Amino acid sequence: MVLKSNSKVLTSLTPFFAMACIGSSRLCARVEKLCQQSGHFAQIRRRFTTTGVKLHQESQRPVTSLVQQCRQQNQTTPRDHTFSATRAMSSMQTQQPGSLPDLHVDPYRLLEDDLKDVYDDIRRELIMNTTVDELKTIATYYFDGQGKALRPMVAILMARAINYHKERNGLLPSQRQVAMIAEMIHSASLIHDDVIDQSDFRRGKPSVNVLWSQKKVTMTGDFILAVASMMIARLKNDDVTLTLSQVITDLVQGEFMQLGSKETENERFAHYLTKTYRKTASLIANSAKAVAMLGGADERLADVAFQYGRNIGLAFQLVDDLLDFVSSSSTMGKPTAADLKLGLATAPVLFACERYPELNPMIMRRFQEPGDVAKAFELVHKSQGLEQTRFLAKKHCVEAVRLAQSLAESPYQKGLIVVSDLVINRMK
Ligand code: GRG
Repeated sequence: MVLKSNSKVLTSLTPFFAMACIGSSRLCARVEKLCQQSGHFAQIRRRFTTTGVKLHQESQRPVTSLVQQCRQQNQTTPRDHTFSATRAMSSMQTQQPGSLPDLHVDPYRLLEDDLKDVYDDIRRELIMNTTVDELKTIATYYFDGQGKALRPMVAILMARAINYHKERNGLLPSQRQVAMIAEMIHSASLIHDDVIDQSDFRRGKPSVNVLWSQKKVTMTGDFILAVASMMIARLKNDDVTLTLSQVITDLVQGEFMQLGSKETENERFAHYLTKTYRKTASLIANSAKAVAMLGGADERLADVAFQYGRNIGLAFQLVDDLLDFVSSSSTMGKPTAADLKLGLATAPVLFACERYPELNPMIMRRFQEPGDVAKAFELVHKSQGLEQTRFLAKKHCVEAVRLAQSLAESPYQKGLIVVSDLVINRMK
């Protein structure tokens, strides 16, 4: 089988960094190096409210600006050594310059039926596994159709794209189960996160911990994980079991890492990126890998799926960290400027630190002194930290696009490309 790609569309990441690094060259050089190394770390429609994805008035078709940028840049210097074999093979099938596929695909519309059923089935699975009425209520609270469904969307798009790539059609029942499992692990982690952070609201409604006791809520998170584990066991595939179990260890480690911080700027960014991978990207990466494996992908193709998910996940969290500084609580459906209040120094602060070193002691004391949060907020806005964060996120989206382009052209492969635009341009 030949992996198809458009080498003219493969994009150098350098221009993004050049722009990201205005006024902050030392840290950017380090971050770029870290990013190059990071390969080894180990009602559904319209949920993404976006700035940049313009929808055609009549057809509601997204215009994929990121992909257009890739085409315009017309460069061929991908960095990840993992994919050199893919590129070598794909050079046989290079498309003509400017012959980018028509990307008028709306992933939510494409997967409307798949996603609707996934949520119904998750609720049924949870309800079926307990006789305790209150547990049913709490466990299904976040399966309310109000989330963005990013994880099941990526899992199903990847599953269908890989199946098509392998000249098969449709979605295997086991792959559908992985999409459900991914969303269940996500919701369990949101529930635990709400307890840890003592959140007030999420998705524009009171968070679980506001409505029920901490004990009940924590146990409900465990219950969702337990049901997800039974579903994993039923797949009877050891490699998939290992892959999805890795996610849970990563989530817990990521949350633990968030409790601590590093002293030097260099260590801090590496720590932040590993934490970001573990807290957010691992779930998306490993569920993409799991569906690929279930679809009969060999190791190399499964790694394409994994790396796509990893890049989308890193970009998603970087944008999340950015939105915490620029979005309103009403748009986000959860409190903003929350990270600083929780003592967390995310990418915008870490970038801003180079321009304003007075942020260093504030980071070390986790913004605990009166005035720290307001001062740090102001300095981030005065610096280039927000732009630099967006460019770093964009770099990961460009890489995700490159990876998706190595799969055979199909509506689902196009959907994977459009997801990168949804991620970079999202407003909530
Ligand atoms: C018990 C599984 C488990 C984990 C315990 C608490 C914890 C360890 C991990 C926290 C992981 C976490 C909440 C990471 C944040 C990821 C993130 C950006 C969540 C928000 O995702 P969205 O915006 O949510 O996709 P919606 O509401 O759209 O579903």
